[in-house]
Amino acid sequence: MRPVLRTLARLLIGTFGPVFPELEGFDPAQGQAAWSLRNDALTAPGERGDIVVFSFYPPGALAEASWLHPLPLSMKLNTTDADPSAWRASRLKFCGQGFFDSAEALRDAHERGEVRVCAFGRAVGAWNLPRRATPPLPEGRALKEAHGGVAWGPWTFTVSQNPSSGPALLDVRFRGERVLYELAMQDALAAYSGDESSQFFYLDAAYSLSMLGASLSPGVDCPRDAHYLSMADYYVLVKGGTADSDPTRARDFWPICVFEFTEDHSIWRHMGNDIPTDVRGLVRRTVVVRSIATVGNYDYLTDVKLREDGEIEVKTQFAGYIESRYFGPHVNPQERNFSTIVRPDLAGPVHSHLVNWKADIDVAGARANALRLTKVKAGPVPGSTLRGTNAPLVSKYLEYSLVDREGVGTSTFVAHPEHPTNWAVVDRAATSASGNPRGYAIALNSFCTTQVLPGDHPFVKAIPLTQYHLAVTKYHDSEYRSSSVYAQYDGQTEVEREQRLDHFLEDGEQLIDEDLVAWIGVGREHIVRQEDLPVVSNFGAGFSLQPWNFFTQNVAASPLAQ
Ligand SMILES: [Cu+2]
Repeated sequence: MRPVLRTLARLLIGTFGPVFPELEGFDPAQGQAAWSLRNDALTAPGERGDIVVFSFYPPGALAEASWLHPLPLSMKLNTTDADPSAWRASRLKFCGQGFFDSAEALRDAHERGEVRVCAFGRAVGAWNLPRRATPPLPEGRALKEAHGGVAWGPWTFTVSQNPSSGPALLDVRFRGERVLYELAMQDALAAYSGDESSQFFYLDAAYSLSMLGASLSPGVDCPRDAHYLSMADYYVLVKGGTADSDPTRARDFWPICVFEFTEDHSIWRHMGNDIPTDVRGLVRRTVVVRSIATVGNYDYLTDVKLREDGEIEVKTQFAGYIESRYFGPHVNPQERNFSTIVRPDLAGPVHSHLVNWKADIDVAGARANALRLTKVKAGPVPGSTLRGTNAPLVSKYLEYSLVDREGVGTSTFVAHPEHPTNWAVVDRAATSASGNPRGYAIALNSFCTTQVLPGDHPFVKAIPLTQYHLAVTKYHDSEYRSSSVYAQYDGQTEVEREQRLDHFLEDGEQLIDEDLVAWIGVGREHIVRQEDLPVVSNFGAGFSLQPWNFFTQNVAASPLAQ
């Protein structure tokens, strides 16, 4: 990047001031400009490229403020060649003008007086750094655990963290019976709007949904009595844009905590119609596994909550700084199509946060499971009419079906409020006395969007699970992950074919009485608002795994020892 900046030195210093450390006359008292790379997944198939973006570090402000000080300068870097000396910058944009084919082309145009310069905001203040925060507990992380084994109430499980994809619970059992072999985050997509120069996405597992974060802050991230779990961290960003990732130099850190949570409401409650009335209920108690990953500007706060009635609730919240872009009404007016203009010179592009999970459900340890759909429909009741008319009486009714094969549209689902459907993984060989197969259902527990982009868009091909709330496949050791981190750089080429959900689905394997995996996609579209400055108020999306005729009754209404 240094030769490019040197070629453009007069233009850059003339526009932004002596803020480039790579150039002569750099004056840190005036702030600092820095470049960083965004993977360019819009390259041609087989090509690897980056978008180079520039941001400004205001003098005297924390580095975090730079997320909100983008500079109106970007370029593409073709990094296909394994030899970095062959990499070339092209398609430069400066103050809304371009593309310029090379740094020399931009320099020459500037020297001919053909390039307009533009103003950019340097102001710091309450708008770009949070000024109010809870102090951490002075006693620190009092309870540190060197293992991830948890036993709480009816539940036992092991907590782990995958270096790339983040939190995972293994061998989850209720009263000794297996519910899940694995419940693990897979990836988190942040896909941004924009034109050819600015549209990009993050597959955050490619950056590590664990090791770029910090140990959790006691009293801020987790309550006083939380137990902190030790994980290995061997991935450290190094100034200058590279990373040190030597597992032999791994260190411990504490990115996960586990704690009991007595909630502020009941898990069941009823008033008996006696005189006097008889109110009874059971306060909802939960064991919470909390994992927080920070990936650059964003923080992912994930809670897995296991409850006394057998429910497992999973929620991921999105937090931190927005990814922002420069805006000037006469420089890049088209940005209004892609972004909310949150300050007169600052744009917040609309983007999706879509989180993918793997739930390898083994109902009571059985590996011969099936996916059973229960649809609530409406239709005429045979032989019944609406009283006083000849019109048929319409009723809701239940329609049951088993999904017999894998396939897009066959074993993939998007929840629809007008077509309520229960999705349950069941063991057909274990039916209750009333004839219901034991199972665990997968249910959204918040409003969840899916992909807005069409299926042939490179971002979607890179991470197909973002198109569905649920996809179910037959378990294979080789199909261990729903997407590949290598797709981050090339969604158009089928890299690591076996780690693509749509590839798992396309062979149409039969699903009845097999070991099934539920792949779950939840998320939200983030339409940026002014209140996202300086940092967003955490918001999220999630799902629940619920016992579905797994027990003969509500076990939270029975003594624990039963
Ligand atoms: Cu966001």
